[in-house]
Amino acid sequence: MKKTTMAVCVLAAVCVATTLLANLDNQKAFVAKYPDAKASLGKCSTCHVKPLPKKEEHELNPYGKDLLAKAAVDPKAAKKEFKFEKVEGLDSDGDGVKNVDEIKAGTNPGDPKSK
Ligand SMILES: [Ca+2]
Repeated sequence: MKKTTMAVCVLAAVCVATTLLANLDNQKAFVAKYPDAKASLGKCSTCHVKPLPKKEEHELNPYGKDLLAKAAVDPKAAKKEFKFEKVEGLDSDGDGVKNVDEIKAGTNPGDPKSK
């Protein structure tokens, strides 16, 4: 492998890992807040459309969008921290069940097909 190809591969891996680690921090914070939801909701698809999103396809689902818009401590900070309780009373995905009730039930607050 050429040195430039190797450098590009290493850089790409670091970028993916950095994005993944940021999301893992968010997952850890979510699970710390809702320990009973760990098995069903401690994963990427709780806030993202794709189950394991890459940087260019990290589109947020309705719950993730509400978190970013209404619960981020500082929406402009590189590392996001969320006050999850700020969106507990909302029904982000519009399926008739409040986010907090979905989280308690282990269903996805960002997916209307899950309630
Ligand atoms: Ca739902």
